[in-house]
Amino acid sequence: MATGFFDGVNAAEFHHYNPDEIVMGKRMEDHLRFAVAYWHSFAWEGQDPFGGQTFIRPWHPQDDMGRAKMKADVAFEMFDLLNVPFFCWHDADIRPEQGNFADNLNTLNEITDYIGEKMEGSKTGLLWGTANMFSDRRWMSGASTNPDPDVFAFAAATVKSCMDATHKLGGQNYVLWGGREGYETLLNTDMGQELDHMGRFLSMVVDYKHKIGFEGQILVEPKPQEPSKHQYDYDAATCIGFLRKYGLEDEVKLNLEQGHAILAGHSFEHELAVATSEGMLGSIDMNRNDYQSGWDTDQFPNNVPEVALCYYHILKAGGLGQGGTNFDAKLRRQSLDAQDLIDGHAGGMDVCARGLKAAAAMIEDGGLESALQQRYAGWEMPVAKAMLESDLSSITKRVLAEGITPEPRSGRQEALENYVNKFV
Ligand code: XLS
Ligand code: NI
Ligand code: NI
Repeated sequence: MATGFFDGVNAAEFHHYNPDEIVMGKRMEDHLRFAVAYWHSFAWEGQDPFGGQTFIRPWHPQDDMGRAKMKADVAFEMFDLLNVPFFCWHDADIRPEQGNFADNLNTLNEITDYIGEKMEGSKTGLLWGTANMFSDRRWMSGASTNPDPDVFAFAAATVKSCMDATHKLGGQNYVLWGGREGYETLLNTDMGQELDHMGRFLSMVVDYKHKIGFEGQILVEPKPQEPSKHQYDYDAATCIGFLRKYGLEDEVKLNLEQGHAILAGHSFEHELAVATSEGMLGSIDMNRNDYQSGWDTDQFPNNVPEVALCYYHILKAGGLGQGGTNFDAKLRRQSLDAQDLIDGHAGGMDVCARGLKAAAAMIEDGGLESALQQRYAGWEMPVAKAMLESDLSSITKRVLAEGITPEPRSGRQEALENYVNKFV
């Protein structure tokens, strides 16, 4: 039965996104694999650090199973209106909060059965599930890194329940974002011990995935800070070092988010290049941060030149695979209407589609690739390749014997920027 929430709303308007259009031999929908994030669109109520709820929705307050089901009905109506292939959730977004583990487990099972039935009548599948281990006060000092072993236990049980639910719903990935896995002050923190616990916890997650035959990817999501002052999963490079230290580099990949890259002082394409150069790109959270305010503002993307360079790196690495483009993006708190939810997502989808087309055109044209080849052409010479197998003394002899005197050459940055501008 229709909820009526979207009555009178205008259909999503697309000028670039066309799911069936073929880009580099593949349907656009299959390249982009869009997902709606349940938390921003349906669970967040419009609060900011200075003000409370601004959205008044028929499924508020969110503490009741009947209203949780209505929220799911509305969510699936929006998935249909947007024609998105995927969605993502935290346990706390979809079920009412009961305060203790046993009751939360029951409500999670009930609501995921209900969502499973809805998925049968819908094209929208689950890109990933995750556990919210940062909102409730029990997580204030971390989840797997909490100094209290009871919190570690609660976290283990919570993640198991969310992995079970993700598996039940045919989820393609399971994500861990360590919102409070970090510290506020080193004065009360044993960082080495906390990192060891986080590594052990992630190994248990991987073991459990194999035990239940879950075929999805396990992904960690880097973010440098916020809510913690310092988060251990700082950026892609830090996460990759962490995974190697605990022997998890073949089991866990990365879910990279545009806004988190900016908070870490990187560009999104930097983070993508770090991950793809190591074969560790799993999925992306697409959004944008305000460049002036310095918070994780989670806005819908609207910068085509930036988005084009992101998809350029993704396409170059062979695409998103089992991952997708999850809109980890929310409306502004003044955008109160059902129409705003449609417009935010449709605009984001269009920006990504335009970026993808520009990226594909750059790849097909090959200009950036041939510029790279020219810049590194010296390394194709046998003498250069042999040098990498030799040692400092032999190289020194050759420098003296041949009188090697390097002649600097232009990096041609402006020409390359002009080149990109032809496509975006
Ligand atoms: C918060 C994170 C969060 C994760 C899922 O900044 O982006 O939304 O994607 O827990
Ligand atoms: Ni985020
Ligand atoms: Ni995210």
